[in-house]
Amino acid sequence: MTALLDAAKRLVSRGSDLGDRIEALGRASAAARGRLDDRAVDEADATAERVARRLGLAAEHTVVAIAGATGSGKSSTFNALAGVELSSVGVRRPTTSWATACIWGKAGADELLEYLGIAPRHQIMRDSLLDLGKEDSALQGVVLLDLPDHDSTEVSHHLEVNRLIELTDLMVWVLDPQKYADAAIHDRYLAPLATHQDVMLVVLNHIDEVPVDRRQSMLDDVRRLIDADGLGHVPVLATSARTGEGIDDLRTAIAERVRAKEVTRTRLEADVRQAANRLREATGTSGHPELSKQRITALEDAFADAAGVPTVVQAVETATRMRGRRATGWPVTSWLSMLRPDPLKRLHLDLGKDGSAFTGRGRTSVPAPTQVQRARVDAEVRSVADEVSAPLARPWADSVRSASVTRLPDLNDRLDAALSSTELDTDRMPAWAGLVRLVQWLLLIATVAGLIWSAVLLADPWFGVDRPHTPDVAGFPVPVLLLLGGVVLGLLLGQLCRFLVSATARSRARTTDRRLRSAISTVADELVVAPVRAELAAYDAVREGLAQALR
Ligand SMILES: Nc1nc2c(ncn2[C@@H]2O[C@H](COP(=O)(O)OP(=O)(O)OP(=O)(O)O)[C@@H](O)[C@H]2O)c(=O)[nH]1
Ligand SMILES: [Mg+2]
Repeated sequence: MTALLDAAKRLVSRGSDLGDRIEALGRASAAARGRLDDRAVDEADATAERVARRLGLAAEHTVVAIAGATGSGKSSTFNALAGVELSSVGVRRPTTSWATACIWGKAGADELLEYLGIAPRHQIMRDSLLDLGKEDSALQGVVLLDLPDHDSTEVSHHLEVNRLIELTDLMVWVLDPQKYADAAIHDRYLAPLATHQDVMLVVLNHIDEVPVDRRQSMLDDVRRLIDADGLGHVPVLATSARTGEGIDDLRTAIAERVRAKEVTRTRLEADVRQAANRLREATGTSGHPELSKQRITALEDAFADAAGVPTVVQAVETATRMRGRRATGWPVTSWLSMLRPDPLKRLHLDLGKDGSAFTGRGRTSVPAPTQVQRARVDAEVRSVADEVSAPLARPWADSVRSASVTRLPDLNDRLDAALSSTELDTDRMPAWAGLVRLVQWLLLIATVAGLIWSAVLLADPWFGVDRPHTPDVAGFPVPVLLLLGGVVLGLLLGQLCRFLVSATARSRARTTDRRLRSAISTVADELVVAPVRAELAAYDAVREGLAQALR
């Protein structure tokens, strides 16, 4: 496909952008694949490929097909244009079952005939015929096709007609006085080809069978029907393949178009346009809003709530406070507080970087989301999809919605992983706390020393011997000062530090909240935001491609 498109681009002559259009159509259909109806996408792809292929083939030849109902005189017209009896004309209908090609100027036509799928036995080289007449120079470069009828009961005929109509550069539709108003041709072929009116001619054949005075009114009637098909630009000619009347005009009309060398490109452009328009009908033309910051924040909040971020943040604050108080409080009361459980241990969030790998514990023990939390997540995800998909056509709105939820089954695991991989920073206490702990221990030693000293003094183990002098400060004995001072200062220092510890705990809670939310935001982006944006990007790519294809 790409090779074909490249070849096509190379071949597109300067000033024409058909190659770009084909490429743009290919881009649009690639982006639409899996999102729009497969048939529309396949059709666009097939068109891009076919057009690219045709563009890469001999530019010197123009394919002209003669199509119409059975008995309208296609084969007779074909013969009249060729100037020789080439195609069989019969009384019993239908006569032509396989397309026959007459080629004026053989050089380089082989590939084109292969592309058209015309077997060699159905090819006639006009050059090889002996009686070369004036008409031959006029139709130089033409590959004239006599098609089977489109209205017989033979299914193979329809298929052959439909196939070749697609590959033809110029279409000559032959009508006859009896059946020119048949719905079969107008509804099934002419009206749907309104996009291709610049590469069509209509012929009212058997004109010799119409009384002279009725001919004009019949032609007017044909004109009216053709206009109603949306083919206002298409010329209508009157011919008689039997008497030869009007055949020269038809030949001239064909030759003019072929000489202008535009007809192939015009046809291919019409094909690209038609395919692009069909794709655009399916995809719609409206723009879309971008995802708003508020929506994303609301989604992240719901995720954070479901992940138990508030629980963890609370636990970090409580644990920091407990651990800080233990470190900075009076050691005796700290020991007593060891009896209370550590909230982070309970949530299995205190394992540190390598801890979870070491213990083989894959999950935290943060409680699973409640139904209410889960419902909030679902509602926020839906709002995200709704916000951007509201103006989109149905298939795109659907694909945005489904992209927003396809990865949600991973949500619990991903949130848990985000939680357990986030550094909580609760192990180390700040430097000042270490200093305070040292002071507390010194105070405790002083207290114990004071206690022992006082006990010794009270026990009075000297038995009458001169007891040593007990030092004092301002009348207070040092042992008592040590004992009371150690306890009082220790307790006081512990109390003072509570404020600092609380501030630290709050700041760590805030840091934790920030880190967890950033981890959660990555999860929200990967699971919901990015997939939704990918759909919007595909939608934009389709619209952009189609706009360029239709420019
Ligand atoms: N009077 C008259 N008869 C014609 C004219 N064109 C064709 N015929 C006759 O109409 C009959 C059918 O003509 P064909 O050329 O075989 O028609 P066709 O469209 O090729 O028919 P199929 O191959 O069956 O689809 C033949 O008997 C022709 O001689 C015409 O302009 N005037
Ligand atoms: Mg025929």
